[in-house]
Amino acid sequence: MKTAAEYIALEDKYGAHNYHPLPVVLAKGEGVFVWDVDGKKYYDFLSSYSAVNQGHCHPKIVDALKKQADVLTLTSRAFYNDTLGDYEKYITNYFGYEKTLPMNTGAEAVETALKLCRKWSYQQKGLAPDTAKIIVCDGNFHGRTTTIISFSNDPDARDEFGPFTPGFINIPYNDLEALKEALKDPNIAGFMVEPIQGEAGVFVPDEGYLKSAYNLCKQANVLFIADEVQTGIARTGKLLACDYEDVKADILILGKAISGGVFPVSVILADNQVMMCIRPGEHGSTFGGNPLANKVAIAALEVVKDEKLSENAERLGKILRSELANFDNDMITLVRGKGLLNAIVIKPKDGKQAWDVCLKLRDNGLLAKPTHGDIIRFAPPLVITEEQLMDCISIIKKTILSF
Ligand code: IF1
Repeated sequence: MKTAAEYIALEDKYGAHNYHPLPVVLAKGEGVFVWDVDGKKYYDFLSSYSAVNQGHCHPKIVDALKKQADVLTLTSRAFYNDTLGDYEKYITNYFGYEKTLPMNTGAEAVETALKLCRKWSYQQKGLAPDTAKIIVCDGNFHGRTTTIISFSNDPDARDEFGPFTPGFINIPYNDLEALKEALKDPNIAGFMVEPIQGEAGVFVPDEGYLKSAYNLCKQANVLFIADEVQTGIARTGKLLACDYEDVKADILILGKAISGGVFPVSVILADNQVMMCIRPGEHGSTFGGNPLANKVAIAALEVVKDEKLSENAERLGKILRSELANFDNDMITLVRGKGLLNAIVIKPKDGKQAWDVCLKLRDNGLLAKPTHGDIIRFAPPLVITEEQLMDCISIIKKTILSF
C-alpha cells in the first residue's frame, strides 16, 4: 500500500491541476464517516458537495447498484429498457410533475433546462427565432460547461474560456426590483435561480423572495427554473428548498443526491406543456436513463423518505446554527444556512485563515472545505444523529479555541 504522500504525488504528477484538495487521502466511507489511507476516521462535513445526503455507501443504494450491475447496465436510448419507465413514473410522482428527462451530471441537467426553456419560448411563447433571453443571478453556480460559465461572475470559472454563449441577462440575487425591471424585456424566456446560492457561500435569500419571483415570472409569461442540484433532496430541511415557499418551478433541476452519491444521476422535471416541446433527436445523452442509474435513484429517493431525512436536516440544522451562533469567540463572525446546508464566515486571526481552520479540523477528525478564502461550508450527511452532531460541534469549538 502507498502512503498518503505517495497518493497525493501521483495525482499531482498525472492529473490536471484543476483542484486544490485539502491534504487528506480517503479510502473508505460509511454513513457520516470517512477513513483515510492510514485508518484515521473523520466526520464528513462536506458530503461530497451534498451528493451523499443519504450517507456514504448506504447499503440499500449500493445493493440496488450491485443487483442491477449483474443484469443490464446500459442500452442507450436507441432501445427501450425495463427500468426507465418505472423510474420515470416513480420520480415524477415523487416530485409532483408530469414528465422527467434523465441526464447524468448537474451541469448537463442545467443545459437541458436552458435548451428546453428556449424551445418553449419559440413554440409556446412565440418569440422570434434566436431572440430568447434567460435571466440569471450574480454569484450563481450552475456548473462548468461553456454555456453555463458564460453567465458566471467568477473570474476563475470564466477567464480565458471565451468566447461565450449569448442570450443571458445577469441581475443581483435576492433583488425583486431588478427582476421586475429585467422582465420588462419581451424576449425573456426564463428566470433560472438557486433557492440558496451554494457556491456563493450558502447565501439564503429573504423570506418570500422565491414566491414573489415566481409570481413575477407568471405575470410575464416566463418560465421559473429552479436549480436544486445542491439544495434539493432534503438538504435544506424540506424535500426541495422551494417547498418552503410553496413554489412549484416550471422546470426543476436535480442532481447530486438523487443517487446518494453512488452514481452520476441528474434530471429535469416539468409538466407536459413545457416538456413536450422537445422531440426525438433534439436532445439526449448516451448514459442518461441507464438501468444502473434508474435503480440507484429509486433506492436513494426511497431512503430519503424511509429515514425521514428532511425532518432530520431541519431539526439538526437548527441545533447546529444556534450552537455556533451562541459560541463566544472572535473568529466565527457569521453563521448562516438552512437545514444542514450551512456556512460560517471566518475572521482571520494571527494570519490564520479558513484554510488553516480546515487543516486543524481535519487533525481533530472533521473534514470541511473552505471557499472564497473566508467561508467554511458545514453540510454533513443527513443521516447524522443528534449525538454525532453534538460531537462535531465540540470538535469545531475546540478547534476554533485552539487559535
Ligand atoms: C465542483 C460549489 C457545491 C451546483 C448547482 C449545478 C451544479 C452544481 C447549484 C453542477 C455543482 C458543485 C460542483 C463542484 C463544486 C460544487 C459546489 F462549491 F461550487 F458550490 F456543491 F457546493 N447546480 N456544484 O452546486 O453539477 O455538473 O458538478 O454535477 O467540483 O465543481 P455537476
